[in-house]
Amino acid sequence: MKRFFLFLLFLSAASSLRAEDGHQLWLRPQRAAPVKVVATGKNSLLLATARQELQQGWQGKPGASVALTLTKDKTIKYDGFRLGPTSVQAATEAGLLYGVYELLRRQQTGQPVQNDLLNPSYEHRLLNHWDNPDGSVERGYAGQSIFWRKDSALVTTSQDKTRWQEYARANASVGINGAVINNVNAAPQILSAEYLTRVKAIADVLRPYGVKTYLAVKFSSPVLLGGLKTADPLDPAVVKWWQGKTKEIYRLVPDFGGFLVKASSEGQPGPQDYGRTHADGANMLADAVRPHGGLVMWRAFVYSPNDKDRAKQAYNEFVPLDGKFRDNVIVQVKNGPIDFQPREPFSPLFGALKKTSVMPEFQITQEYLGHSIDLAFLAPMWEECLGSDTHQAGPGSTVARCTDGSVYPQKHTAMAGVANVGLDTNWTGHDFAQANWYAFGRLAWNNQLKSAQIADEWLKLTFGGPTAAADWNTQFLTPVKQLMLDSREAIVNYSMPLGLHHIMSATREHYGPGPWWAPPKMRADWTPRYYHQADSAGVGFNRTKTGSDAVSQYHEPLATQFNDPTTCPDEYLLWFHHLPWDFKMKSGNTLWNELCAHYDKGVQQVRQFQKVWDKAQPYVDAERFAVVQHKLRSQSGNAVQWKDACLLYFQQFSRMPIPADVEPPMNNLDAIIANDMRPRR
Ligand code: GCV
Repeated sequence: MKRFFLFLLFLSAASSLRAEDGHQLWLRPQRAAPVKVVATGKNSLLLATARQELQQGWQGKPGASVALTLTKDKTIKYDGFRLGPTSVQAATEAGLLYGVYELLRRQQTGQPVQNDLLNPSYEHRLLNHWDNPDGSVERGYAGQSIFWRKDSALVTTSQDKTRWQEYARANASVGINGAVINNVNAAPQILSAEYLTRVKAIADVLRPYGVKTYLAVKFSSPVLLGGLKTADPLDPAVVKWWQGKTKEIYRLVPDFGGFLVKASSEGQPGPQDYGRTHADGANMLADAVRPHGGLVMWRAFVYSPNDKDRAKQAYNEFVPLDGKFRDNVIVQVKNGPIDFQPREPFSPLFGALKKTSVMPEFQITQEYLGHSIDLAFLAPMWEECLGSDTHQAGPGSTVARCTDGSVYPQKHTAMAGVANVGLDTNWTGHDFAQANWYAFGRLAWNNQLKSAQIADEWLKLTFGGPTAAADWNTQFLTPVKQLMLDSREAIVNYSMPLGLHHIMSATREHYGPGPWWAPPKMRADWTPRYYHQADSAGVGFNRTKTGSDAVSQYHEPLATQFNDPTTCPDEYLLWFHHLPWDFKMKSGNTLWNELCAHYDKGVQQVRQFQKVWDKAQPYVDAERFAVVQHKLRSQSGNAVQWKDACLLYFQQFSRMPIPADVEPPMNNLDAIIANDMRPRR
């Protein structure tokens, strides 16, 4: 490691570009031209922020006058805005701020402005932080929490405030307007008076950027914190406790956003412990926050060890409750039916809940996509989910349209992303993981945006600028953008192609392969074998009508299409089918050969990424170049480990040769398992 940093030092000295540590994200300071800002409305915190941003970042005509105007224009929705080259009109002051960021982004990325109307797809665009009061971050790969720390947790320092302000600014710049600042596996003390003091301190710093503060709460808090005997949502003492606690929060944080709840899931307490339903639990909390204008986001991530097919449980539990939730409850649904795997079909709950507000939850942190070691641009994955047609209300009922109020009326609309932010200098561990934070915000604002546009913007803002070389676009932007766009599919290829899922190593915190992983007495649905079901007859999970029948949770024509292996898309083949190793694929290959080809392709793709990045060296500052280069080397090793491990493991069942044109394994299976696939970092 020491040698690596000496090398970095050498490179920084050698490069002509100023070294950058990534802390400025996509908001790197620009030399601003003078600008006059004329704003209507109260001189509020938000307007002050908007004015300051314009003055710090104006790239238009020097001395121009920019008008920020509040309007009653009915075509403007939520915090949307109308943008002209020197004007922003919005219905809210937050809208004016978002308009200012858009104007500056257009200037920096060279996009024209022509009296555009930009309305957000979702009213609430939230990050969910899985941050614990002791400062650790569940599934976090970028250092400790920016909100909490073990010692002197409740003393707010000026450093804390600076970080929170930078964080809020980054969010606002991409339209994110809410943050759940603690883990969904919630610690009850978060609701104690002393912790609420810190919640208030955080909320006060986020507010000038239009970012509302929310809390994840433990359902049994009335017992664990309040000393009650029960947390039964229908018990009057419990109802009173939550009402009192809610009032206490709103006294400190008048614009508090509301609660996020993980209940009756993965050992978390919930209404079912008292024989009540999710709706009973959610509605009780919804009634507590309603007088203050708050929301309850109730997660649908539920499964139990007794299920024959974990993929079916959320649908089975929530569809019968459709229409039973209060209108300030939003059911928060992960993109796929299992758990943020590199590829899943969309959750069948999207579109199936017709009388309930539903919001998608994406995972920005790369729990199953290589942590902050592997380069994975996730916009293509989210675009794929949002663009999936559920057919629930006829063709075109995409996940995007079923959640943004276009198909079913929803009192509230929202989208959530599990944050990848920590105390690391560059915020996200991997410089390219910043692109996922950026992409989440941009897609929550506009769920029709294309990944290519998002990557283009992010690269220009993060690596480009007025001092970029004349051939920067052709030599850096074009190839690196393509690398980003291919990166998620490469991970699918070298880890879980053709619909394989949940076959990662558990001992390595979900980094690297582990299809064999099955400690004695481990619950079956936490072991990869439950998911891949490999045996001498074939591989894959039979979710057809002859199996678990999960296909029937999808609306026609999807149920029929998924049920038949000849019409099921290759991407989901082993998700829905258990097929013989010599099954003939659409390509003409046997399933085994196709599997081998995918694993090999993934490895070759990462090698190609390395070449692209190495060629990009003259166009990027030495510091970020070297860090990304180093991570790509680790990723290359990881890809080979995945390929070798999975091919050798599955070969025990297929008993078929690895085709000659596939790079032969470098390791043998016993050694891989014995070493527990320790990743190279
Ligand atoms: C916060 C997966 C993750 C858990 C996470 C859970 C959830 O199971 O591995 O760390 O817990 O999802 O989304 O609640």
